[in-house]
Amino acid sequence: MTWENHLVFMYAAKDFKPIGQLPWTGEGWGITHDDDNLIISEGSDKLYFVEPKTMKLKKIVSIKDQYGAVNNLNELEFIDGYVYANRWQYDYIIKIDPNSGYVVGMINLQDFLQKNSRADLSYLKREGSTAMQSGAVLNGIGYNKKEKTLYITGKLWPEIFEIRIQ
Ligand SMILES: [Ca+2]
Repeated sequence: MTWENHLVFMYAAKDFKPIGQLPWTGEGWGITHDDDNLIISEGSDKLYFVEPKTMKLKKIVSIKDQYGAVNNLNELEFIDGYVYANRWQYDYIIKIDPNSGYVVGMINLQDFLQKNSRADLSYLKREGSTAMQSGAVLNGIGYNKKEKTLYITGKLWPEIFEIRIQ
């Protein structure tokens, strides 16, 4: 899924050959899946559950925490019955109960890149005085089912990190 062209591109997992496209009406910020649905974010507080083959909308879930609507939902990953999500320009990953829409947990990754990177991050300083100001925000979650670890990264990040949540 790409940001602005309203298409979802499909590739064969074994060789990355393109096998088709599907229309998507909104912006494309993040996409993941459970057993039955694609789950899509478009930068708001909503998650869209759609049928994978047709993109037919099955339900919309509004995400909230104790303070109200949780917007800027970005990259997503479905792990053991929960949706993990980046929020654009926030230093944490939230854990969402996809049935209720409630945020039930949070992984605090404040200054994670600066604390853990082995790369030269001086290129970020040219754009802004903090990594956040330079646009190097958390964005990217993957899951290693076997090891039960998360892969995390961000925009302009030079590395992918593997972390374990206790
Ligand atoms: Ca993901």
